[in-house]
Amino acid sequence: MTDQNSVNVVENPGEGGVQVVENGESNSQEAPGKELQRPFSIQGHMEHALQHRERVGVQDFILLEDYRSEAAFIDNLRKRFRENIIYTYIGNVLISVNPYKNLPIYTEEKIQQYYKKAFFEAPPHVFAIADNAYRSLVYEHREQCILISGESGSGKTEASKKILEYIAARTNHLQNVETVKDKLLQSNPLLEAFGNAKTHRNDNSSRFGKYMDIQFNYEGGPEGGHILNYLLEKSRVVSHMDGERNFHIFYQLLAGGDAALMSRLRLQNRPDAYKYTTDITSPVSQKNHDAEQFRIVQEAMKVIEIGEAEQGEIFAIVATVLHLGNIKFVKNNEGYAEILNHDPNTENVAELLKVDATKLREVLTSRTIEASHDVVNTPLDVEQSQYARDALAKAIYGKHFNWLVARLNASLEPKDKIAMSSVIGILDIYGFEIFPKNSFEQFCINFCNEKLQQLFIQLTLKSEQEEYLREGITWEPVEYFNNIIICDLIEAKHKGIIAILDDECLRPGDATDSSLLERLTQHLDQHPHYKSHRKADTRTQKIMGRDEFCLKHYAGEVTYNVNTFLEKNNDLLFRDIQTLMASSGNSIVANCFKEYNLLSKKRPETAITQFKNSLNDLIKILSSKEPSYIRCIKPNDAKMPMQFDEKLISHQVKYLGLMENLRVRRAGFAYRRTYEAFLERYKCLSAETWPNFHGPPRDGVQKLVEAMKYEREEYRMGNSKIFIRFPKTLFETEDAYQVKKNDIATIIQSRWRGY
Ligand code: AD9
Ligand code: MG
Repeated sequence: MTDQNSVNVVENPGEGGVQVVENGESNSQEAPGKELQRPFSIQGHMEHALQHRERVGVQDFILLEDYRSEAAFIDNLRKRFRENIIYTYIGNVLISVNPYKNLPIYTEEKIQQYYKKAFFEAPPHVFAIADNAYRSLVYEHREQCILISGESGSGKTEASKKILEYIAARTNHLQNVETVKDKLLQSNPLLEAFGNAKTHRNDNSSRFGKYMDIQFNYEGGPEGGHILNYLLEKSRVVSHMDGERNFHIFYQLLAGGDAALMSRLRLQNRPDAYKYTTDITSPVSQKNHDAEQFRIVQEAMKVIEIGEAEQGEIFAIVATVLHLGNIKFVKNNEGYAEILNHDPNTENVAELLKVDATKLREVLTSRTIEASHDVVNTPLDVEQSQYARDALAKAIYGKHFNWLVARLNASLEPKDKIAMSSVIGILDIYGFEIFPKNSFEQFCINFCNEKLQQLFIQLTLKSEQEEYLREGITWEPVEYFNNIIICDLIEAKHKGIIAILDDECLRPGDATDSSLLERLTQHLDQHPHYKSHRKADTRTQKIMGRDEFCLKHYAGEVTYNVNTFLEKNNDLLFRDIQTLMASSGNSIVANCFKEYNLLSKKRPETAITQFKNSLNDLIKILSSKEPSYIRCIKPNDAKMPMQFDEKLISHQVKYLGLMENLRVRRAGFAYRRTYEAFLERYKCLSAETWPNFHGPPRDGVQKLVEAMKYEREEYRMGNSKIFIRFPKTLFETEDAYQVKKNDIATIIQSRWRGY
């Protein structure tokens, strides 16, 4: 990335000027209101500058005077938010605050504004991140990844779509490239239909993590793509909180499917007819929206080249899940579960999945257990049957989702692999979660965030260190909290939380959630980041339940409730059900369930181990690339524009580790710029460099530094760049430049007048 570590004092070399306009305002960064020692009078200019900064804040937090103060940080965000400026940098990290309204900042004109611009040449924007990543990839052949994080509803998915749109708009328009771009763009509505849902936090909440590679050919045209998906929230298929919804596709199909399709799927056009989709009665506008989305999904399928037959199978699966949910069990005379004869739901499922109806009844109400060469068929009670039914619904939906991603990948695969050059990866993944009650899902998500934080530390410090080395500047060690200790607590072999959890899951006999908790406490109670309920927190008076443990994450303490940990980690589906599904006449279902080696006696990997392994693979992929970061912030819980909830934001600033990020970034030199660029901009500040300096740029900068009377501790001269320690030094230089520039303009103007 070109000069990625510069603070973003903006200039426009094309015009030799400095004006950058944010919402119609000049956005140059000006001097703080202190008495200046610099040899230029800048009083008049400063007043204007201060007023301006007072109003719109600084566009890079590095330029904050009081960079250790969270209040100053939030104040800066607030000022900008009020002015509809949602983006701010911390160095090369983009902070984005969800505006909850459509701003005219993604227009064609804006796209042009960021085209081929260096990072510091235009106001902070997601397009700047995209453009930099693209240029570094194409011109410097460095593979890129863009990591987007933030809590639910903060704008991650929107940001990832803007990046994709920018890249699509910026690359050439040859026919084959257009087809690929179309597929890449259309993958979003398709995946969102199956993987997103309305939650309290976000009407379009992604219930899975997503990493997408965009693959480019040697000419910089998108040639293909590849998607990795993480941890779909399968439990939503069978239940969701009041006021939330199941995955969009269920409602879309019910609202948008035509009569022929509905009849084929044996469905009625009413979500309230199905247990898994009964929720608040949707307003008509919602139904219309769902119907419209259904058409968009069908269109997207066409673009992805999912033909009629495959579409038929996909919708049969969606319908199957709805019918499954309606299967009721009654208690028979012996106290076991039974499905009423000719229950239409079982018939519907059997027909849609093309499996034997009697067999289906059997596997939902009994279970075969193999014990030392004996095969025993044991009947299930009503509760066990309901569990089996829900487990099947979750398994079908979850596996089908994986299949859909694989199907998308097959369609996105580059036609000409030899012409492939490199990739930009975009990670849109759940941020740190802390709820009043935290369960297995939050444990997985927060573990993921610990790993990404660890990567962030490694990569940011590494790139800082490397730049110092390259420039021959002494590296000054930066103090920071290294969260590797928490990663180890969770994933260390044999003695980490995951190892203990898996042990309990695999232990034959009487392992329960409470025996798990006991073992965790027994092994980890002494760990500085683990807290059992035995260690009551006298300081915060936080009382933990007997079924809870607490982890001190890098972003804060989270108390987890162990109930259902074993069940969710085991994620078991009775073998009989798997066998039946593998025999399905629906080829997608058959394929999904065949992947289990049914003959193998070996247990499949637990959910957390699968997740850990895929996460470690992801970290490997990301480590090999040059990262850009986007940290998204949600301004309020009401999903409303112009509301800036300070408490909520402060929470996120902490959990995203932004203050630490800023502190590390400011620990060394706040600003650096190549000698050429620095000299070109400020050459008017010394008689020896104005109008042109004919020696090496480094010498010219030395002259400037002397003319500006920089103190020794204010700067260092690197091999190719000047490093400036304090923003104040830079502000003063910039102000002096502004004054000089105006002087020069006045002289030129008066000359013209006199002509
Ligand atoms: V979740 O973790 O998937 O639940 P995200 O992905 O962080 O969450 P999302 O991008 O879906 O949030 O944004 C939530 C909503 O905020 C969107 O549906 C938009 O209505 C709104 N939003 C987000 N970003 C922008 C933006 N840049 N401009 C306008 C926005 N609206
Ligand atoms: Mg999302």
